[in-house]
Amino acid sequence: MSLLILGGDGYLGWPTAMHFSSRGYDVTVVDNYFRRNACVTLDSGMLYPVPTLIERARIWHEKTGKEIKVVIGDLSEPEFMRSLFTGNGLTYQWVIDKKFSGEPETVIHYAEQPSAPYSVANYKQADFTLINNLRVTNNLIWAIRDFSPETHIIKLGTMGVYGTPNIDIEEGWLDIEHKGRKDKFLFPRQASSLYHTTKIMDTDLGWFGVRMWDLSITDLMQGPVYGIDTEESTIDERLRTLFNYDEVFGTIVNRFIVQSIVGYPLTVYGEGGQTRGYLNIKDTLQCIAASEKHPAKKGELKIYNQIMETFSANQLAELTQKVGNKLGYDVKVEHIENPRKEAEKHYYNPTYQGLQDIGVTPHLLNEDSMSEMFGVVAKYKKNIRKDVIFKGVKW
Ligand code: USQ
Repeated sequence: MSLLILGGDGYLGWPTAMHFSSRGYDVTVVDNYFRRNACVTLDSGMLYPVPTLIERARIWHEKTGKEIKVVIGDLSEPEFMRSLFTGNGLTYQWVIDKKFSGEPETVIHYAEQPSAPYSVANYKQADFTLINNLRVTNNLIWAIRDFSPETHIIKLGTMGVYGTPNIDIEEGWLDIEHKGRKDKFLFPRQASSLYHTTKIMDTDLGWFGVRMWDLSITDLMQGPVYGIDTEESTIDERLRTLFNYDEVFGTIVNRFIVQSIVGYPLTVYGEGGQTRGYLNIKDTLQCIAASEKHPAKKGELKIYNQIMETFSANQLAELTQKVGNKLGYDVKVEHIENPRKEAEKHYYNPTYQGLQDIGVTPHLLNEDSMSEMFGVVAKYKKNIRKDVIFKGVKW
């Protein structure tokens, strides 16, 4: 089975590549190093240096004998995207068997600018986010339409597209009855960052491709992810995924653990009642794997809400404080003025049974799983820079 991972250098992309490679898939990863380069430009916090994608593929091969093919390039360029499906003009930066893998059975699309604060910090970053995220998705659906119509696209979406409505959130679709007639529509979307807005628009591009060209797409509406290690990263610590703890690319749980370890008061934004659906990075891999095994049919847009449980920012701070204190850290919690424009008290009741129905078994966030993360992060304590934890990117 041939599998193409777009955005293969990212927090989720590299662990996904190892996961499928270790299970016998012929994996090609593609990336333009946007995330790494942005971390350098923005002077963001990475917990430890991460070898380049090419070095990681080499280490993976040394340790497992398996090959992950690496292609470096900008997927917002249509011809580059198309070369991945035709082999014409395609150059592998790291490969053992130079033969083109052919049209992939599945494409996993992570190749978007993923940070809400990045997208609203200034007009240039907003422009980049819109252009990159929408062009890459558009190039992908055209390449599939033209060269590989049987390919299943698994696209990463986000729970943030729904916002925090005062009704239950369904898995992607909503049955509506209006003036005595019924129909099914995409659940109303109302994003509160430009990044999240591009995620509404990329779903719409996919939905267009499904209706016009019979594409098959699974859209995974994911919540904030936490965690470091996955089954494969334990083979060699150089295979660990990149881990940010700054406010732009770091997500809340990862940030809180880092903050606890260096004695930085936990940065709860505003009242802390903001509730989101969370999942362990190990479960992201399970969800992608289950989606690959249960593909959408041709002409179908399947949508799952990819979360395992919900927490408010306050609940996450309480849990982190409890675990941190037990481990001997003096963890303080501080409510700072919310730099974001978001509801701090709201109704939140999303449905998220679909992925568990196709075989995902959640790893829940509790004292044990959090202590384990503390253990890994603490090893890199000397690398943690307090000055990048909160710079105050405002909406
Ligand atoms: N928060 C704090 N303190 C912090 C950081 C965050 O209180 O130090 C709060 C935020 O205000 C927000 C919540 O925690 O209400 C989650 O924030 P986050 O930074 O962990 O995640 P977010 O910006 O929402 O974005 C992340 C990923 C994005 C993904 C999204 C899923 O970066 O790629 O799409 O999670 S969701 O949030 O469901 O839209």
